Amino acid sequence: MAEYFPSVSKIEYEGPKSRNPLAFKHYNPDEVIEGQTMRDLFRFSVCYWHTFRGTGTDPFGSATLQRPWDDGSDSIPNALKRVDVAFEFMQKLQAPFYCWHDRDISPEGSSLKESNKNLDEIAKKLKDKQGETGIKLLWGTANLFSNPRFMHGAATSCNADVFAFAAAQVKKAIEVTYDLGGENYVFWGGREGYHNLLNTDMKRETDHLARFMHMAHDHAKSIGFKGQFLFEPKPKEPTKHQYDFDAATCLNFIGRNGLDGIVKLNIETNHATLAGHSMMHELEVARIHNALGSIDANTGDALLGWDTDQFPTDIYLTTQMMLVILKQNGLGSGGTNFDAKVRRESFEPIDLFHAHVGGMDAFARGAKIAAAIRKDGVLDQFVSNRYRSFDSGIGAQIESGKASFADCERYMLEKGEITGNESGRQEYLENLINDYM
Ligand code: XUL
Ligand code: CO
Repeated sequence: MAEYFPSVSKIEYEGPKSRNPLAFKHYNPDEVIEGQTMRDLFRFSVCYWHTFRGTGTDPFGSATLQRPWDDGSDSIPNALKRVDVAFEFMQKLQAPFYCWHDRDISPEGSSLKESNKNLDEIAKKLKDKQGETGIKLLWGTANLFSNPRFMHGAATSCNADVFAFAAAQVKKAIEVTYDLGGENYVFWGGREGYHNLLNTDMKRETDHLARFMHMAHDHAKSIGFKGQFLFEPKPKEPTKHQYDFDAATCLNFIGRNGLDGIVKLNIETNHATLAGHSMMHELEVARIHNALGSIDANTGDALLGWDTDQFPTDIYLTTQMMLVILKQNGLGSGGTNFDAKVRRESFEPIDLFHAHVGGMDAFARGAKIAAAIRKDGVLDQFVSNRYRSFDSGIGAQIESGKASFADCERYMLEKGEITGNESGRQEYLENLINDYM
């Protein structure tokens, strides 16, 4: 069988002292962190769209990426060959999972019928390859944004035909996800948002989006798909104002539309920063609502205001993320999906390995540092001590719902002035984190 990355053999763990760029220095799949192996803690996933369909185009220039196996056509033979490339890459990387959009893996046909037929043909090969290698599908999703028919959105389009087309496409994508044993199904807004309120009925559009998710859930139930539904927040791009702005907006949408317990969140780093939040903030918002389902691991650029989708290499970032993820003991059926693309200047196939190996190692280091911080317990102790006034007395009465405004007034009139304010010690705590890096 043809080999597409002949210069690369399986990436192995060689330890922190290794200088081999194609070895893991920290990601050791069998090493245990807080009771689970790194393999199970991260559940690393390779994304099909950037890694196997990315070309390096940008608004100012054409494709730069050398992909010698790819003839550039959106044809079945090319798509079938790409499956071999993908599985060779993922096997050599030791990535246990992958993700796709329907149109990444198979060509769009001239009708829905033909597109579905194409998807079935490629899915058949994916299934064989999954069986052969043990690599599993973390999630599937549908591309409801590239085709011109989605110019006004998909589930939130003003055109009911477009809603119906999108529903038919998602129906098929869920069925294929189910057939391939996918553990989740993702909804990212794509073009679900608006550019100008002068032509937009926001109430109708968001009601339609909720209807769409319920219809998707009804269909999933009817075929026996038990995977987790995930909503992926993003504040802007491609529309000026996306309806899935951030974790809090998505959670509000979920709660208001009776989707609690049905839909969790897939949180992406670059989307968090585009929304003006840190990734740690977004993860924590999701976690405290029991909705942290999965992550799209990447990073933005501090100097650029758009979705650069770079590979994560910042250990401070991954440490912060792992502090939250370890608090909930991992990601359950979710995983760590590299929704990230190599730069257009990094045009050789080998750059795909450098990018993923570095990302996996950055997460492994972040997890080791976060676990050490958690083991010492200083942060947790600081935080619980900070709120100790709610453990007894008036604080405990407030928390348990036993105190009224009148009780608070009585308490304060008697006491006269508050006591108990202490320093928040932000600088001390920031220094403390650095001690573990
Ligand atoms: C777009 C994005 C998507 C979703 C899946 O910014 O992140 O690739 O992850 O549709
Ligand atoms: Co994403």
